[in-house]
Amino acid sequence: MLRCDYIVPGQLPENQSGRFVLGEVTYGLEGSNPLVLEGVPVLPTHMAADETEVRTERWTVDQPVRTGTENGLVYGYTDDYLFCAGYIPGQDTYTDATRAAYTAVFELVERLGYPSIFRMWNLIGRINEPNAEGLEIYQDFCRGRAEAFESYAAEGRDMPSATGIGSRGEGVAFYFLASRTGARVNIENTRQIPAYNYPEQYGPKSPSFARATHLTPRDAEAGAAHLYVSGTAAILGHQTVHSDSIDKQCRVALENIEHLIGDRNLQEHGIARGHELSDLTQVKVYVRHLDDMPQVREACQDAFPDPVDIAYFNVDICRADLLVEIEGIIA
Ligand code: 3EB
Repeated sequence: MLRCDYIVPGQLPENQSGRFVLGEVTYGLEGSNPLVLEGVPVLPTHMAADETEVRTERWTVDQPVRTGTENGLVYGYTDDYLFCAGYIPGQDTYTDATRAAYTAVFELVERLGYPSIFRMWNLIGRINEPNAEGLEIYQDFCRGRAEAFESYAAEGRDMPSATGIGSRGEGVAFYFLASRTGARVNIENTRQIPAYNYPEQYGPKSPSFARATHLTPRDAEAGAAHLYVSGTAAILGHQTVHSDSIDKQCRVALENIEHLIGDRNLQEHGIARGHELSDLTQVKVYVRHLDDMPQVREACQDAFPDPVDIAYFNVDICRADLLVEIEGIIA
């Protein structure tokens, strides 16, 4: 089975014997192109404000991993899983480069035979700043991504869970996971309209992602499916709420996740049973203002009691009025 750990520097996780590293993303102090380091695909990113925030996100599997490089993409794979990372350098405008990068992604999964992309991350430098033509860089990125999805997926409705978040670096670092064999169900949330249907006020093309993805791996024990929760913020319908209150935004984001993963919502997608917040095994929390960090930590420690693995990052968020965003995994 696939497993994820957020590793604090110098603190190796337990139970790594007999496991192989499929890929690693350093939420660190400096970004670069992805590379293969000692047989492991690694994507260094600039997400940490200081040493205390540094984490290595390590994906491990119980089969040997092979690696490859193609079109600037660096990847690791087993019979069941593919991890792949790429980097779009900083530039004047992002639509063309993003479309090209995502097209390379879709060609790679097609060629290698991992048809089910089930989770994507996009770490976007200067996310709320205008590009050289005055369009916000997040919206510029969304346009290129949407165009690639349009030519790849019929009706554009094949979008997995994702994160689109600010980073402290330049350009866009991205990575994703895909499965050759697992059964995948993309999940929406009735409290929020699908992001791919957001009205035009949020940009020329809507964000391309589902609210969560449910994956039943081939090697899963009965009932042991995985659930990947997208970056989730204080958005109801399509509108940001409580842009003046970190406590309220935090609460709405948590309530959105609670509803998303609950019995009622998952059963509407044909999944027998849902979950509670305390079932999440890995959580990442993005906080726009460093001053808000203590309050956010308190709210999240209440919502996700030990032994959940929580990592916090002080970065910008895709809408200027969003103060906090939370993502998670049940695995
Ligand atoms: C939202 O709900 C908040 O562009 O990939 C969350 C998750 C958000 C993923 C993305 C954006 C993305 O619209 C922002």
